[in-house]
Amino acid sequence: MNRRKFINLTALTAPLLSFSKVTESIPAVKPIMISTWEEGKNVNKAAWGILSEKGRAIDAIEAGAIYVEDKISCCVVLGGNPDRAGFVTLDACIMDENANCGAVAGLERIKHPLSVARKVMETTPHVLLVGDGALKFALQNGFTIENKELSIDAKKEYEKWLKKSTYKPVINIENLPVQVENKDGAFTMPLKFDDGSFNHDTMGMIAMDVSGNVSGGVTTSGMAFKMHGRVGDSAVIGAGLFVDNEVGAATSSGVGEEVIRTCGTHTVVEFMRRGYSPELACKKTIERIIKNNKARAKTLQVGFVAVNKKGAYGAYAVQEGFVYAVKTKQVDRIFKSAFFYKAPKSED
Ligand code: SD4
Repeated sequence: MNRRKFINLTALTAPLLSFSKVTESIPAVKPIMISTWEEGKNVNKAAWGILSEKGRAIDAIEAGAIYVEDKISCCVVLGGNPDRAGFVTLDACIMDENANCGAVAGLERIKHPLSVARKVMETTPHVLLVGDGALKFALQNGFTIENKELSIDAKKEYEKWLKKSTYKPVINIENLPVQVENKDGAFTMPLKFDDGSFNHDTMGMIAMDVSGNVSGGVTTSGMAFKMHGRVGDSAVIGAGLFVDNEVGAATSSGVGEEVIRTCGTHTVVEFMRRGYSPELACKKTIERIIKNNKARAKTLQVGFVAVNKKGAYGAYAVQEGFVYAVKTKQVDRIFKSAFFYKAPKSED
């Protein structure tokens, strides 16, 4: 083919190609809601009303967060484990389809940190507010200050921790305490509470609405018994959460430091931009974490879950045990993430 013919052909097919790209990017499964851990199933349910009524993905994210943040009686957000000085300090972030984002870190005594992050996004010229400044901002915006008592569960855990005072993040803390055998083989069963909620300290969420717009959010009390002042990935855009409305989104759970070191979710989204499937994009990023941590990889957990613009989703984790919940019109279930290291047998 000579050059002129090639140019003519390109001119003819270009509109077709760009048209087919547009149709391809319309997801078959939208709306879709994805949340981390077993508790994600309840979160998806809480957010689904908005998505099924053709609401915005960003509103679904906030609704999901409010649902978990309200459960301050057990393990979540304000009810979560404190830092080693005995304070529960919250990290949260949110990002919408226009790359608007907001975050808070080290926020204390506010029940809905993700809603504060949304206010940062929508009403300030900034992305991240921390500590006292974040608290003052929350109070100025009508959020009320909560009691500083630890939840009963957190108090028990903290008292136990004070006896040893060692910092060793627990792999899949969300899945404690028991390993059971079922027809799929060994599977870690989560701790389930009387109100039907499951153990977790971090909730990562991704939503795609009927318009195909993608948003995400994370809300957490962070790593139990972290140093006072420590901020994890859940407050860092590009680490615990990243959304690119042309490509998709990813969120993470696990040891936040490792996620920050790899700009984890941003890396996942960039791999998807290159054409990798969500699972493969998560896997490539996990491989970087493992490569950076040859000596320690077997003792840490990081999991990524991602969705692309076509509505395909997938996850990958360092260790077995990371799970995520998906809700669409057809699907409402928990998936086990693919992983690099199989969980050691209990006698190991
Ligand atoms: C953090 N990534 O603070 C959070 C903790 C977490 O499952 O995800 N735990 O580092």
